Amino acid sequence: MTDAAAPHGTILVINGPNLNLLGTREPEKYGTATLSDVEDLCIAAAEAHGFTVDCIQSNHEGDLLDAIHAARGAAAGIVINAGAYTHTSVALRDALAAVALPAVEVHITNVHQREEFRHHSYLSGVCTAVIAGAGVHGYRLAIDFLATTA
Ligand code: CA2
Repeated sequence: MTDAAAPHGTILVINGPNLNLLGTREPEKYGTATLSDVEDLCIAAAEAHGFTVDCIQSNHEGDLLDAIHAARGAAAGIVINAGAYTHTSVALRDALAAVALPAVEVHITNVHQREEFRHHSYLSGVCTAVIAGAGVHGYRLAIDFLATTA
């Protein structure tokens, strides 16, 4: 018998470099929500679907790789805002491809309206979906998507 209150699984939410500064600097670009606010909205969005979330933020690429590897067999899907590593990291792309979990790439800003170097993502080609420019609501959209499809 299925317990309706039991979580359906865990969604890993990964935030990369400098996203710990959310809500403290450049509010005109990144808004006023703090990282803690973002993590709270992820928890609430996941709970609404009977999922739990595991949130990690790191400024170190290796930590992000370790979190992706640990998700294999433990998470139903991944939400990832890799920050500037989006535009530089073949290693993060390889890790996402290796774990083969449904993954949604999120950017708070519309990277396509910004500098040319932000237009290319190493991650998009191995992610199921990409959300950019919806502000921090993008995280909720990503969780709604994963929770209803993963
Ligand atoms: O739009 C996004 O979410 C980005 O992933 C943010 C990254 C940027 O390098 C990507 O091109 C797009 C930068 C994160 C920096 O976050 C800050 C937040 C508040 C204040 C300063 C930086």
